[in-house]
Amino acid sequence: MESADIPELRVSNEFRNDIDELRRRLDEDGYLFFRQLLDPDRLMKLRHEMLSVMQAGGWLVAGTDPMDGIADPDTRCTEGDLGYTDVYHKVYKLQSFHAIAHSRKILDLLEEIRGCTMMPQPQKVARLWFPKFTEHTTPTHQDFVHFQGSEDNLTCWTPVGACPRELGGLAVLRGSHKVGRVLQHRFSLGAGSLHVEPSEHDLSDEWRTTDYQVGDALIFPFLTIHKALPNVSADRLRVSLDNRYQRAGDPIADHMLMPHLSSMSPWTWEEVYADWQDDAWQYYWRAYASPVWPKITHYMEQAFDQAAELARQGDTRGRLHLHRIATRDAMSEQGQAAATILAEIDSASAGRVVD
Ligand SMILES: O=C(O)CCC(=O)C(=O)O
Ligand SMILES: [Fe+2]
Repeated sequence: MESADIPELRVSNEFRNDIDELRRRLDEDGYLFFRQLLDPDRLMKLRHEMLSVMQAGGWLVAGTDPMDGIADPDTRCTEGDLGYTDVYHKVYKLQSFHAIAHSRKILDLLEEIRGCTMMPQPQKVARLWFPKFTEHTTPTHQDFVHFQGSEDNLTCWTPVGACPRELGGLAVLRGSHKVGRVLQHRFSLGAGSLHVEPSEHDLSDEWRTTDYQVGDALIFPFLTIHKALPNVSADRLRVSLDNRYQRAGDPIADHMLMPHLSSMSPWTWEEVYADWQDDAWQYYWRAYASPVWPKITHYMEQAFDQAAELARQGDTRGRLHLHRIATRDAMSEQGQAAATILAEIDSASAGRVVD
């Protein structure tokens, strides 16, 4: 289905103070959607800060207004590329980017819905998605495979600036959380590298999305199936946040206590906090007694094995995935395995030419 044909998300603003109805909708649809739940002015200020960093990093066409987010196609990159992490880390250092996840507007709502204190997970996420780089679009998935902890955890996705359909906002598969379990995911080149095929699980085709306005918030639990739409705009970056919330005291996977993408390029909270004006929201999670669980690694290990298999069959997506891992994590076990597989493939094909 083309993005333009996907039906609208159900808007819940008129029920903001009717918690029973909001819970009923969350149970029924597997998401809640609010127009301008978050302060648009605050988000536009954040947009300016984030895009100014991207401009300084060379991602925007020189001389353009950062607010327009006009990407320089020569600098295209995505999660998993070292060039992405360089600029992403600088964006990630912005105090305002972290602070927004603690906005009372969102916390009050989630606490009323869950009926308890909710903790924003330390690992905040921004997506900085280049136009016309559509093979890297976030594939169809459930958040549990990436973020783990409790299946009841809630993701809040919000665009930083308007995000009409062609910019590639989020789409959710209505009611898909009712599958009640984590489904089998496979390798995909898109962000997160994991993809689930709804048609293999007897799920409906009821995708929902919208032309997002600044301040809009889409909230869904960790089992709801969702994906990003491709950014098919002529030249605009899509900028969005996806932050996650859990019951205070619920278990948390260890990697969620680290800055996002620190597994790809190691870095620490000390580095993130280096330029902050004060210590508000630094290490705040230490006040909550959340047991820490080791990350379940088999989802990503399976993706790696599938990418290796595809690469051996000559598939360029599998090859690109291995190449990225080998380049960015040369010293890690997986980085070395990726380099070895690529070398084996290359020597086998060189052998074939000689034969
Ligand atoms: O924004 C994206 O491309 C992916 C976001 C996502 O998957 C999420 O918010 O859970
Ligand atoms: Fe997700």
